[in-house]
Amino acid sequence: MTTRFMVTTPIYYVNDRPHIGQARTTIAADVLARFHRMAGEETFFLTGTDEHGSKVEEKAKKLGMTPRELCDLNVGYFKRAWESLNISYDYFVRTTDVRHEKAIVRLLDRLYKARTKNGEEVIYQGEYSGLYCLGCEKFITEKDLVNGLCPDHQQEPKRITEKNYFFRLSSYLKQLEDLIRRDELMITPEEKKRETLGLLKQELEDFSISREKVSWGIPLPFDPSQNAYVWVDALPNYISAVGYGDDPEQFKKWWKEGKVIHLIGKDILKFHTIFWPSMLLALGEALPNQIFVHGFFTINGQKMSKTLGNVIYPETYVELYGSDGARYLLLTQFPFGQDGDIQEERFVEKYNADLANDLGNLVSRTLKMVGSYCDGTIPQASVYESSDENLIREATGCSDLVWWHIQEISINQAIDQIMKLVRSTNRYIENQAPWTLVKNNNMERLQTVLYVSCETLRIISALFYPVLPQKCTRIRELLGFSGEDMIPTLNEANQWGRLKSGTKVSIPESLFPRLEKTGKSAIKVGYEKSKEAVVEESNIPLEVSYDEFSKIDFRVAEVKSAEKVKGADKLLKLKIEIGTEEREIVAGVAEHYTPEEMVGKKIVVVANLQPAKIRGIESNGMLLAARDGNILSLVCLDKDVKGGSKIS
Ligand code: ME8
Repeated sequence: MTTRFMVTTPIYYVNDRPHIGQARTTIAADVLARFHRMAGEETFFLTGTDEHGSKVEEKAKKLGMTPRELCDLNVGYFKRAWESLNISYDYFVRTTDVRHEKAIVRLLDRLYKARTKNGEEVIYQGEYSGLYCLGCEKFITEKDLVNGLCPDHQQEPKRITEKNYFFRLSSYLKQLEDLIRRDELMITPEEKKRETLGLLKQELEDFSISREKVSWGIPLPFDPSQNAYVWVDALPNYISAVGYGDDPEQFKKWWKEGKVIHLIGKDILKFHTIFWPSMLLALGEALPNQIFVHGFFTINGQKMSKTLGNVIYPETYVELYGSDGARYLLLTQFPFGQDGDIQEERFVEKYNADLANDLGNLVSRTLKMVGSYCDGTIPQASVYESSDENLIREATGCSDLVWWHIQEISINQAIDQIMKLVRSTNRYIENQAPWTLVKNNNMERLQTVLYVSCETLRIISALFYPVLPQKCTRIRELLGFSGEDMIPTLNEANQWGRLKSGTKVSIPESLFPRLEKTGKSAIKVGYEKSKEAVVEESNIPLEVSYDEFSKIDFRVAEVKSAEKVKGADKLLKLKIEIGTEEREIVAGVAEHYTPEEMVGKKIVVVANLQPAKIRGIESNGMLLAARDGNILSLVCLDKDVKGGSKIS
């Protein structure tokens, strides 16, 4: 029987668009899902959004929208961000889905009817008064506050007293402790298991499962004057998505018989390691197998927060480093389980060192040599020498090590292992010096060396595929794969000799073009872009004063010439004329307009922006365009007006 593997991310709040904290967890889950699929396991990768509760309700009010409108808007951002990062989820759950809402009603009803071992009601009524932080969506204690503010959200909590229903947590703590100690509910890394056991030693109070004052939520079936507490609504997404309440077969297949791993950040440990399993025990349902709790990162030493203006959005990184580059950089800054700091200035260095130099160079030199020395076809190997055998051993042995690390959720060690193979292959090529073999007309040896290089590259393209899916697909295309063989398997990675000699290869473009340090940090770009993108892509009425608005200089510009930006699929470099002034701008329209279509167009640009370096090109302005899903349409004028005309 094949193993079934189910991996989940937290479902994210939709009071805002996704940032790189949420992106990192999601990329890590994607890497795990892709590896498990490659290992031939039946895999279910679940992500989604947490949409009810006061946080969303209040934000929507502030923006003059309904909660539903705000949810739909931001879910769009999440889905687009995950698409741009190539996240291969199997199911996207929304807590406002009718299916999920029905499952919650059923679950609450069952909890209400359930009794503990001592015959007590699992759910009982009481009164709760406490300090409530809207940012956390939870009650916090006086001693958690710093200068009267929630330390995580820098806001004053509200005192709330209300009639609530409570979950009898105390009845399940002993049983839970035993399960955790025996690793039947495995909590990793070890320190997070200890942290959970420490929490269980404290007097944990029963938690309230409902809210009287929050109107954006799911009404309790046994008392519709109250809505389900957002966490009680959110945690069961992990079962509603696999058929709890409406598809017993699917539910059995994944929740009961699959190996279920929740990936979460340390901020939501207690909810996942204590509240959620206790709810499942009360329901008599199976527990997840493992909860992996990863660390948090800061940005240049600071907490990422809107107030500090240092929130980074994933699309900024995708634009700067490409989809695979962004995935790689976000994963490799520091080990996944630990806390760490994201330092912007290390990004370009890391990208250039690992992706442009080590991997990019390996691909381009290997295939270019096959192109020039072997007529562009995979050569025939003859006798292997010990140097070949050493590399073959390392290459075919790599997948076992990588797979072992992946099962341990040591994603960074897995990546290090693959990078080690990349570097060994580069060293092998340097030592064997095919260019000298050509000079000496030693063609037999040359063919063997290039065959060994191509085969190792094939293995690398398989092992790196879960981390760099786009570029590895391209490497495999270049190596002459097509159809089903394009999708790598783990099995293939420990076999030698899969490439058939005589297969035509292609000469690569630069897979990872080298980047320059721009001096302009992504944090700044991200922040600016976010505001501008919000205005451009949505209806959120950001409040801008007339005074502020009048500072923006919109002008009509004529496109004189246009060309693609090398190595960037989305970008065009445009020469434009604003009246008599010539300028160059870089615009992300290449997927929607060809250079020829752009020439001669009169477009609208923001003319007084500070210059920005994009892919090493200075861009002096920004054009306006409307986006509707996948359609992008330039803002043009319906009467012919002179270039340079001011728009007011
Ligand atoms: O808590 N570093 O959603 P959320 C690393 N809706 N990871 C980070 C991070 C950082 N600085 N900031 C956020 C919620 N994350 C609930 C979850 S689940 C049933 C309900 C990641 O949008 C990390 O995975 O606040 C963290 O646990 C998650 O985003 C919190 O996302």
